[in-house]
This record gives sequence, C-alpha cells and structure tokens, in this order.
Amino acid sequence: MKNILIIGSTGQIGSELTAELRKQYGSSHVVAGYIPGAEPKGELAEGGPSALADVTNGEQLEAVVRQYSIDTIYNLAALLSVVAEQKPRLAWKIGIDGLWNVLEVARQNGCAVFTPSSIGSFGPNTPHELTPQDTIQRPRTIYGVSKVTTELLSDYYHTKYGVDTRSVRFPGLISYVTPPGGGTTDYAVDIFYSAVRGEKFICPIAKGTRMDMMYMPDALRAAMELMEANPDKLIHRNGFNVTAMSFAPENIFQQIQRRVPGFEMEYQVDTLKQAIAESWPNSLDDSAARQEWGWHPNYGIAAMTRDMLEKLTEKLKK
Ligand code: AKB
Repeated sequence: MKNILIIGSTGQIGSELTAELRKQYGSSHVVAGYIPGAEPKGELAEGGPSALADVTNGEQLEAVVRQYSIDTIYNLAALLSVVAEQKPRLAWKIGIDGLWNVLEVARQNGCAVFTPSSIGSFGPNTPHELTPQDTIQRPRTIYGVSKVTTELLSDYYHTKYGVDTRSVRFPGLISYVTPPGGGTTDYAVDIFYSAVRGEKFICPIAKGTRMDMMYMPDALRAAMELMEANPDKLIHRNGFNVTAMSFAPENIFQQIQRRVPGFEMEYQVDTLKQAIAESWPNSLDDSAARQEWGWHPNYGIAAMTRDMLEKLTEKLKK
C-alpha cells in the first residue's frame, strides 16, 4: 500500500482510521475523502491531503484516484441499521450503487478495496450462538440486505476481475472519538456518555440481548491487518467474522457501575432497535479470521470499559 483513499473519512470509523493510516504510511499518502457538509476539520484536515469523494459520483472518485495515484481504497460510506430502515432507498444508493462505483474505479485503476460488512448481514434464521463464518444469511433489514450484497459483489469483483477486495463483518464499535449515528449497537457508546456526565442511562435494548462488540483500536487494527495479509493465505475474502466481546446491556452497565458508583440505568425498549438486535447473532465464531490472517482482539469488556471511561472523562472536561 502506498497511496490510500478513505471514502467517509469524517465518519465513526473514518475519522480514526485516517489518522492511524497516516501514522503507518505517512501523512501525504493518505487522502481524507469527504462529502459536502462533512468536511474534515482540525487534525484530520491539517494532517494530510483531503478531497471531495462522494461514493455516488463515480467520475469524482475516478478523478481523485488518478490525481493521487491511489492504490488502496477504504470505502466506509454507509448508513447504519436504524437510519437505513427509515431511508431504504438512500441506504441502497450509498451502500450498493456507491460500492459499484468504487469497484469499477478500482478495477480500472488497479486498486485494492476494503468495504466493511457487519453482524447486520445475518438474520433471524442464522445460528445465533458462535455464528459460523459460512452460514445462513437471510437478513430482513435493508441494512442487512445491503451488507450481504456488499460481500457478494466484492467477492464477484475479485473472482471475475481479480480486484483485491477484502472485508470484515464488524460488530458494534465502541469509541470515545466520533459517536456513531443511527445504529442498533449505539447504546453501547451512549451508555458511557451518560455515565461520565453523571446522568441516568435510558437503555433502548432489552435486558438479556447479547450482541458482539469491539473497541475501536481493535477495529482499526483488524481493517489494516487484513489489508496487509498475505493473499495466498486467504481462503475467504469478504466478510470475515471478527469479534472481541459479546455482552447484554446489564453486563456493560455492571462494568461501568463498578467504576462509577451511583450510576443508574432504566430500560425503555425501542421496538425497531430491539427487533433488529434480536435478529443478529449473540456471539460470532471468528476462527477463520484467526487462522487465515492472524486476527486477535486486544480489548475485552473490562479493558475497554476502563479505557473508555478514562478517555471520555478527559474529552468531556475540555
Ligand atoms: C449498527 O448498529 O447499525 C452497526 C452495526 C453493528 O452494523 N453498529
């Protein structure tokens, strides 16, 4: 990898991944792609080049790829699960029409492409415990349908045209930097903001609902390590299961309460979020990722909670 374009550099993953990639490959080699209204600011804007890179505009992508001699694209443009249910056409336009543009530009310019899938690619009839790498994927949300399509279309471009496509199925991502917007797993971030602000947390997900989660440093490492992995060792390509922990609301609440005595939580279940959460796995089997490219998480629930509380407390003081 020499020259990298991040599409969606100001989003939840992009804002941190851009900085990590700049550390690893050099600031001038990583272009922060953005859309009007979501321009990079501060460190992201000052730390390296940035360019308009709207996933729905193939010609614009092509121009950026040529201008910066891009050889690797991290395509992070997507709507999260709950917003996608409210705007299904837009979810498809960004997630799939946009992916088509990215893959075409990649095919014509010899770029490798990372486009994340998610635990949302599974559905109600997927085995929920230790969900295997290769299993039933019949999601009933537009988000899930677009994620399965992402995996298949990316595989197709690899087998048909030799495009170096790779991806993981991200679980819920937890970070103190850029908040997620409109996902089912957002509660696992929001709960920390309530705890640090000294507020009672109103939990939209029911007691006992387990989902896979991951702390952002592990997620960034997963994306970067997969893109650096030896292709000869990859049996799979798109949609590697990766996980770091699996918990229900009461588990993360207890972890936080141990460190923030007096913290309170009340359940007010959101019907849409709950239905989506129940259709997703309780825990993933990520052995294929471990075997094929050496994946391993560094943060479990306790280490993540400790770090989140410390970093978010610092951040909210400013
Ligand atoms: C969401 O909740 O929509 C995402 C995801 C797990 O894909 N965080």
